[in-house]
Formats: sequence, structure tokens, C-alpha cells
Amino acid sequence: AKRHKYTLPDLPYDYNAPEPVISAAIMHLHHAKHHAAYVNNLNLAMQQLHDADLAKDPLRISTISQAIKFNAGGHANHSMFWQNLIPVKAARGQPHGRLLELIERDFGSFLGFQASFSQQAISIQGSGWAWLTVDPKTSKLAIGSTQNQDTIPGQVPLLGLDVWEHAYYLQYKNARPDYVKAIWQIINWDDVSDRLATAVVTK
Ligand code: MN3
Repeated sequence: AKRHKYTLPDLPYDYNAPEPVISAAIMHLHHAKHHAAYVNNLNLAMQQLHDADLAKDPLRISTISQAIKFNAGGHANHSMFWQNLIPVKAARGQPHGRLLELIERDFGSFLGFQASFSQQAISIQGSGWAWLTVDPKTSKLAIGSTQNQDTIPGQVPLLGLDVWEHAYYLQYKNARPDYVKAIWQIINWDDVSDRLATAVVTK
């Protein structure tokens, strides 16, 4: 049987569209090199898993599974991240509708949510992601974080912020708080709302 191949998705905007919040140089490197590497390494690991399975080699399967977890997470997280962002000129500053209602219910206010999310993103040690998630059963929103390219089990991610140094270092150097502060200018709240609507079916 022919093996399925994962492919690098096109960005929904030009590399320079998020400027000046994120430079075109970072966007290009991040998408065409980093994200592409997760995709290539996922394809490689899936082939190795297939081979190890045919060889009935559980030790190799266990080792390869760690590479699959990392690279599949990287592919999933970045595919979402590009959609979560929007060109500066198209950006609206705030969420609206059902999403805003739930943010106000669960965090008190949009400003309160922003502060908590930012603090979460700034305080991640080493490489990882900050998340706004929804529990699809209860519609409860939550802020969380993961290390490396881990995903959050049981929760549906609505908004993810990459705080690996490759996401900001060329432009912001070690000042992660400045990157986190600036990113709010280019959040695609329509995309976040769409993910909420898909995750939580209103009864
Ligand atoms: Mn990244």
C-alpha cells in the first residue's frame, strides 16, 4: 500500500504580512525550515514505524513513537499557529460573540484573560506553547502550557502561542515578554471563534 505523506501547508498570507509584529525573516525561517522539518521528520518516522511493525520490533516502535509524538505535535501545533495569526492590516483587536462571552465568564474580562495568558506564555521554562483551550463537554475555557511540541489531551486548542526561541529570537532577542505583548496585535479572533464553534456544539 502507498504510504500517506504529510505536507507543509501554505501560509494563509505572505511572509511579510505579520510585520512589524513578526518579521518576514522569522516567518520564512519558521515556516519553510522549522515547520518543514517537523513534516519531513514525521514522514520519515511514520515510514520507520511501518518498517518496525513489519519487523515486529517493539523496542524500535517505542523509540520511533517518541519521534512521532514530537514531530506530529510540531506539525499540528504550527499548522494551527499560522491560522491563529492574521496580517496586521486585517486584524481586529478583540474577540466577539460567543467567544467573548465565554472569556468574560471564565476569566472575568478580556483584559484579565490577556494578562493570564501572557503570564503563562512568559513563564514557560525552555521551549513550549501557551494555550487557550476549551473542554468540549463543558465548554469551559482554560489557559495552559505544554513543553516542546506536546499537545493537551482532552482539551481542544483554540489559540496557541509558540514561545520557542525560534519564534522570536531573531527580532526580539531574549525579550520574550515583548514578543508576547506584541502578538496580541495579530491574533485572528475569527479563527479562534471558528474553532470554538466546531469544538462545542451548542445545545
Ligand atoms: Mn515553532
